[in-house]
Amino acid sequence: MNPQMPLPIEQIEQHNRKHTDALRDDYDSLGRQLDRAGIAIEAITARVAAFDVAIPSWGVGRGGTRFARFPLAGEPTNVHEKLEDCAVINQLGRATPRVSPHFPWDKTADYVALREEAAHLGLAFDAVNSNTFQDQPGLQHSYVTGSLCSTVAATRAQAVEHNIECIDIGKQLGVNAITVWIGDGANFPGQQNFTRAYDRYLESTAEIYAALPADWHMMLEHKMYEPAFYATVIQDWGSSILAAQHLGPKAKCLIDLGHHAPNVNIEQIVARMHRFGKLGGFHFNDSKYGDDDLDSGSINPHQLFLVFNELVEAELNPLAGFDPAYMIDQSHNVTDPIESMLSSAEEITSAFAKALLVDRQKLHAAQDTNDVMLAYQTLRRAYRTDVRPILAMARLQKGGAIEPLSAYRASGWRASKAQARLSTSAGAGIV
Ligand code: AFD
Ligand code: MN
Ligand code: MN
Repeated sequence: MNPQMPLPIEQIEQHNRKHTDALRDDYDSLGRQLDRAGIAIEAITARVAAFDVAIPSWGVGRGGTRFARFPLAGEPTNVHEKLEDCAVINQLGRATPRVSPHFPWDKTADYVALREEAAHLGLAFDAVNSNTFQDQPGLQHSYVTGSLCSTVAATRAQAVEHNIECIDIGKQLGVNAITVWIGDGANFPGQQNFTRAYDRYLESTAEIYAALPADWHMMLEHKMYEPAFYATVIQDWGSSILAAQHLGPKAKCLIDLGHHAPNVNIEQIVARMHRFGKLGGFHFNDSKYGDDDLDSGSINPHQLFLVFNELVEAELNPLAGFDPAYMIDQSHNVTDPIESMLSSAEEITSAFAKALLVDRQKLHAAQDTNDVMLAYQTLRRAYRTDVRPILAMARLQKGGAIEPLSAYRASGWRASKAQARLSTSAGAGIV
């Protein structure tokens, strides 16, 4: 089937004609530079072209904070419009062909039809996300006491049931993973028995685990705090990996870059998780203070590079089933989400490309001989390389735009959607 991408192809071709000569020039120059280091640029471009990262369906709407949400004229109002915006991002950037849905936010009557609708737009679905951290209209039991860890048996059963329903939806959408993040925990010392709460988590997740089809896996997402500010049940990678080990081989851990204490060495966590075969996937974003959900690479692009450096190391030493799921998990409070997603996908891909440029032999030799400066400079050299021509060339080869942001602005997409779509409401709330 030939996908019907939302923007006219001639528009992108016209844009590319304007930029092709300059790109060729930059690409050839970078090619010569890499060649001197023994790296074939075409091999890197091929790896970059094969790289992709999923978009969360909730990330294409304007996000908000606890204080306010400022709606954007023309933002999507339902799952169908979200898919359209995801298709625009993928059409221009060609690095985001999959969409990760969130339930019940993306509930619809016919998931087989939704899958086809996505395919028509050149998209597929990725891991389903369950939501037991807020009450929905018509819900029988409130999550005010928590969900999978609640002391109320009926609430736990309802939360388990919802996750199993998500797996069922996921089967129809053609995906093979569920990501489980819960807000359970305590706001006061003494409120919750740490051990019993964790035991209830293990019992509830075991029921979900039992419902996983053979080729599925379940990703456990930890987060240090919020909404439980004193103690969160799955607060760190330790609690997460212990649970994943307890549950079995289909359970893995998911690392959201914003879900750690400031200054934590996340790349080292990546190495640890991989060592024990539990690295399930990532939620990319950036943060200054906490779970800020800022755009990937906007605050600490070096950390992103170091994370990918560990992932490229892991590739050299693959354990059975090493295939981490990459997704962007951000909240775009003051930008057009399409622009943020294009920029973030570029940052993430660029961190990957730079990690591919690291001279691994040299690095390992320097590590083994304790040549500290040489080891450090080996990473630096790769990190400092301007890989933008590689990314642009990969995009061009795949039919995307050489300069996605300017092509998007020239398309007038948002202004036209402001006419066609209903307006959304303000109000506070994290999405
Ligand atoms: C949370 C987690 C998780 C969840 C999302 C919902 O990062 O990925 O699905 O936000 O808004 O903080
Ligand atoms: Mn996340
Ligand atoms: Mn988060």
